[in-house]
Amino acid sequence: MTTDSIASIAVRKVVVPFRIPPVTASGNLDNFCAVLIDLQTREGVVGRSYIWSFAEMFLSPLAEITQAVGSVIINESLAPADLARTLHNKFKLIDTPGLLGLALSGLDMAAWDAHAISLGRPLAQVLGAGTASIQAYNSCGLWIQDCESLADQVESLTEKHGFTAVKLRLGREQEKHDLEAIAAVRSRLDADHHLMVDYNQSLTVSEASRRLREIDNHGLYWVEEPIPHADFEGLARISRASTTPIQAGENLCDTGAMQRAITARAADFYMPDLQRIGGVSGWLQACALASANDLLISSHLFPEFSVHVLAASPTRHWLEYVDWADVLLQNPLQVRDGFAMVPDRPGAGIEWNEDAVAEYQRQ
Ligand code: SMN
Ligand code: MG
Repeated sequence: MTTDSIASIAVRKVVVPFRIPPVTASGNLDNFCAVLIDLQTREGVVGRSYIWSFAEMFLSPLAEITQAVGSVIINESLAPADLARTLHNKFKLIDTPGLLGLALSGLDMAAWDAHAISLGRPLAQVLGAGTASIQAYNSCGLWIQDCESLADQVESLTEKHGFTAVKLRLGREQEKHDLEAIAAVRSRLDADHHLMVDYNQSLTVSEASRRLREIDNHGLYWVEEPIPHADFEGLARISRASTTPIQAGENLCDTGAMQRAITARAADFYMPDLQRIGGVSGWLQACALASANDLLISSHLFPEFSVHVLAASPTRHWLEYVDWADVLLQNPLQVRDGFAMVPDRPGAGIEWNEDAVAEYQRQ
């Protein structure tokens, strides 16, 4: 049987205003700025994915890099593992974090999508998983905002889709305001629901050690990125002192970094981000590292692809649910009773809502 090959890569840029704009201790976002990727094969299969650029000023550069890197794999066989090797070898001379890393990950995801579509199976099944649904927490709100609006938001975040876990952002200048925010969220959260918190790398090691002692008895499910992500030694010190598990990993740009973090015992839990860890191919390596070290692994953003890779991850933990791409999709990810469903469609299940894409597209 001959393998299908890649005929073209098309990229489009969209800028979608956030319904609930992220406000973190390390910066705010107004728009979801994404590059949509359509990878077409000679036999007419279309694999789709998206990556996002954090800031609008990087959207055009990211689209251009994605198009340029895409040209490297034109005429190559539709075999994601082979493509990952080809691209890895092609860019060996330069390091690949930053925008290039995002582009590589996006193309990897589109290739896996096309591969699964060509096999007529959901991506999770192609990765060896069944159709089990994945526990998810709602991460669409609870940013750095006043206590009244936090309390009000909790109910809308849990009532919708029956979520039993939410994530609150911390790192306000004064610690007492973080404690008030935790209390405000707790006041509207059922006793058996889980509360994760995320400092978005905003503290120093000494400040984090002090603040974490303070919140250690608050029954928090995990404390995410209290300090800059690359300080594995600092994270390890904090982890050792904290009873609440430390979560990290969204900024790991390759599996070598994940290996170093694990060796340093930087965190208790890991949550790689598909567009930074190297797409589905990178996730598979990260997930092997996690299982080899008996570490629980959650996803960061990209719920549409994450539901598939988590389904195939032996030490899977939580899916981070955001609805940021929903408006662009014909069939957004379904969550029922707090569990994300693996779509029963070939591939990752991504089909663009072309009317919405046209509305938000930038030239
Ligand atoms: C986060 C992710 C993306 C943008 C802002 C904040 C946060 C998370 O770190 O983990 O959801
Ligand atoms: Mg985070």
